[in-house]
Amino acid sequence: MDKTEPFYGPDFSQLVRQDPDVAQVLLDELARARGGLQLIASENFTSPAVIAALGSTLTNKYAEGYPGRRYYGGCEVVDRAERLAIDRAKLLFKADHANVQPHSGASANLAAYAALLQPGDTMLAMALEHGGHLTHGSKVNFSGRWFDVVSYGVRRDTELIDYDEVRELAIRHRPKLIICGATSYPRLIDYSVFRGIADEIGAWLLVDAAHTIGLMAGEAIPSAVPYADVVTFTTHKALRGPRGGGVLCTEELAQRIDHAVFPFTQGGPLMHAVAAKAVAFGEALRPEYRDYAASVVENAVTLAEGLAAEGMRPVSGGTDTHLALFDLRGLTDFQGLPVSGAEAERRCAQAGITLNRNVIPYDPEPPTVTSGIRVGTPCVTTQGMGVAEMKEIASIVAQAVRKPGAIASVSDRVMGLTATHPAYRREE
Ligand code: DSN
Repeated sequence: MDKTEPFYGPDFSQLVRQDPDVAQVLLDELARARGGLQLIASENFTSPAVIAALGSTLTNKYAEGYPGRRYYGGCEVVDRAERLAIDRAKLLFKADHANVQPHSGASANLAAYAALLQPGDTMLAMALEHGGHLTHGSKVNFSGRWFDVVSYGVRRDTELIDYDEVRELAIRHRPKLIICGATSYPRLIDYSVFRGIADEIGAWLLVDAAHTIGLMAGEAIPSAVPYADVVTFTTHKALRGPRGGGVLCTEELAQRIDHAVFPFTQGGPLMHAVAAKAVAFGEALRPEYRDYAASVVENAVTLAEGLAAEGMRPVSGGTDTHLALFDLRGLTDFQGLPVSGAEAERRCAQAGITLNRNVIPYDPEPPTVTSGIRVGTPCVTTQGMGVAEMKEIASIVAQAVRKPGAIASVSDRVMGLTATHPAYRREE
């Protein structure tokens, strides 16, 4: 090796030589991800450029504070990474202000609550069992312990958000904050209705767009930004960036949000992750990302129709987004036996299909069992799969769930798809 050549970043052979145990974990995980169908709705395959920024020497730099206003010396270079990320996020989402430092979606929510609420204040959010998130007031989460939480859900008949219930609860409980956004709600959310309700009672409106921000970035679904006071998001789902979070807000709230992220809830930002977020925002600003986002939704619709034809009932009748949720209670396997969400997850895993069991609204089963499964299309769409492959995936998933004895033939079909549409091709 040329000793004068600077070290720029990841050199996998160095890891293999120094720590073969950890190197093997990385290789095995890559083989697992490439060797099967990844249908977890909240995952994706980042670009090699995002991974290069993540695995860079920027991880070494402490940069508490914000660009131009740091509590450490030597930040003038990493400042450029954060300015790029902020400027690109503002452009991409047409937002007044962006904070790109939250380590995760949960951290972004913690900061947003810290900016808007005091402990003991009331928040109104979607129940976890109906598709919300742990940080929306679950009893096992800080949000459920520190705030007075009122929850809304979906209607039993339509499985759509009950906007009348949201309004009634808002008027009755006068929450200081209303939250919309979900983890297993397949349909579009009417942000204008939420805005109207928030205005009626003088509440802040927070949209947790962790799941859908990538679709908003690609304009495959309407943006929440014009309606919300604050939008929190993750960068690693359909947006296809590094694992991380972010916050968008109005100019009015910019300083409160920034103070709530640092120094109130976080210390030093992860500058390698901030740089990787800048790369991902740059990729999402390209015209081809719009095609990707549209294809993610088209694929989810096709996959949902295919699984419905196989006897799995799509909750709410289908999807408008990147994910679909299925009620398996009407399904029986080849022995005529019912299949729980947990059992379907296990059978799919055996065949190389990764998806997750999920509670469905009004689920009689506990979260460890569930009556449902959730599927999403961000990963398979990144692999270049389209409508024809979604039809094949629907058939494969149904076979895996209904005929666990036919694993060999299911695995062959999975391998057929992953061979023709590999994740992380060499030439990328
Ligand atoms: N864990 C994420 C999901 O899978 O939806 C939400 O935080």
